[in-house]
Amino acid sequence: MSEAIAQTLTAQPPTANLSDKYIAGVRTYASGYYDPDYTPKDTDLLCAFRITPKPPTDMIEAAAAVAAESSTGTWTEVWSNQLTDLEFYKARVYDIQDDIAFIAYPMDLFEENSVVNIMSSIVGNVFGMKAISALRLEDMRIPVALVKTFPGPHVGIYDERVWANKWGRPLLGGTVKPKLGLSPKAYSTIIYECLVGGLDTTKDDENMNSQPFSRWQDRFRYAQAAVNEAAVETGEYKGHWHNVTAGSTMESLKRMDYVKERGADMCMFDFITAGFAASADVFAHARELDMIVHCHRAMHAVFTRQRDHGIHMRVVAKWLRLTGGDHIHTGTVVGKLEGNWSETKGIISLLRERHTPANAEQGIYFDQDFAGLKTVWPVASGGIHVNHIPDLYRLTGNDAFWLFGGGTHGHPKGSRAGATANRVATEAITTGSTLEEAARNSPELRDAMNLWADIKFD
Ligand code: RUB
Repeated sequence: MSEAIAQTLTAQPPTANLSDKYIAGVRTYASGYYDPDYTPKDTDLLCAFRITPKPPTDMIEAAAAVAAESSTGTWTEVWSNQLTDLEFYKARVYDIQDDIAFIAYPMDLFEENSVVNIMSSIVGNVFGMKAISALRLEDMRIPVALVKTFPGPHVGIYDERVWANKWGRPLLGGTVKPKLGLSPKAYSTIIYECLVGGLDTTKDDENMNSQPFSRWQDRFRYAQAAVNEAAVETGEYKGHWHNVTAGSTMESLKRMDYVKERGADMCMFDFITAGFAASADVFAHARELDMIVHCHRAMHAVFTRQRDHGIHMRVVAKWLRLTGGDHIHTGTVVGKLEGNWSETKGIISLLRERHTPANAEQGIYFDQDFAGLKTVWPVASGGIHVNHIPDLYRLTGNDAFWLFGGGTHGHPKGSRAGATANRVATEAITTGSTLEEAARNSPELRDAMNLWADIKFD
């Protein structure tokens, strides 16, 4: 044992004298964490929480409990509060408007470049407190100084258009269906049909990883060969979003290397089921390999769907942009899955703008400056078909990815015709024409329009 270590072990630990200012006991959270006179600083991280207090707790006390427990506080006064500068470190409820509480957190409560750390504080223990019946994180303003510590997307919207050399319309993809059960060879046939038919890309579904019927090496190899053949045949940039999600991050990174070696520059990742730490590793590796990462949000509705409890999708979308995904599913509104028009529009702006102002109609509570981070493709997917394209275009404009799974393979003449119908319809709507006009010269589009004429998900 070295002399220095021996000395440390035999030294007496420091002892504490309680100061006169310390008064033990339980006090209201509001006495320490409700501060309506506080003016938030530019460097504060701000949150808007929708709170349903549990009676007899009132709104002020419930909000203060959230501020306390998500920052420095606990249920009782502790003597060791004297050992730090709580006035500097604690969060504060600075405003309450109806059921929304606004809380300011000093930036130093958070580690740089870590959504995981933000989550552990702000959407951690507080969601289970007895003082509240329900709690929803509606929005979060991340201060610019903290934004600057994140990498953001590696490729984003503009650079992907440059890679693909495709402009002036949304990019199109198709999720292979049936999503599970196909052999890699059969799978690659479907990919080829879609790409030759007119889709720009195809995609694995969220739960296609490496099951016994389709091990990842085989599927990636066949799928990428189909992509390469389709690119040669059409003379266009084509791709497949290979799902590299796995049971461990190391395994995902290995799968990325493999698919890159076979010529792919695209992969996909289930960023919520895998988690933000795994996602950060995957995005960093994508940067090294020069790959684009499409992010599927499987599991999000577990905590985004309820109006009074959970985390709003707009917050998840911001976190993903900071961490560095290139695409994220934002919903379609018109398709098979739940979504609200103005809120989805708001999420799309959070992905595509440099700076987003507060917008009450879209549910955006704070201005957000993205400090030069690249933009993220909003992805519309889930129950969409050609007849939805005019509405989708109103929702997303050009800079979006539209994915048609059933809306490609369910075509009466198969995937190739379905892909053609989607491409013709997209080109028509984005050049100011109509589906009816385009269908005059496209039997594929006509068939698709007729087949799904009455299919709505209202
Ligand atoms: C697409 C599909 C996707 C979901 C994801 O298949 O099932 O995984 O759309 O949903 P199809 P979201 O086109 O046949 O409906 O994009 O809302 O997260």
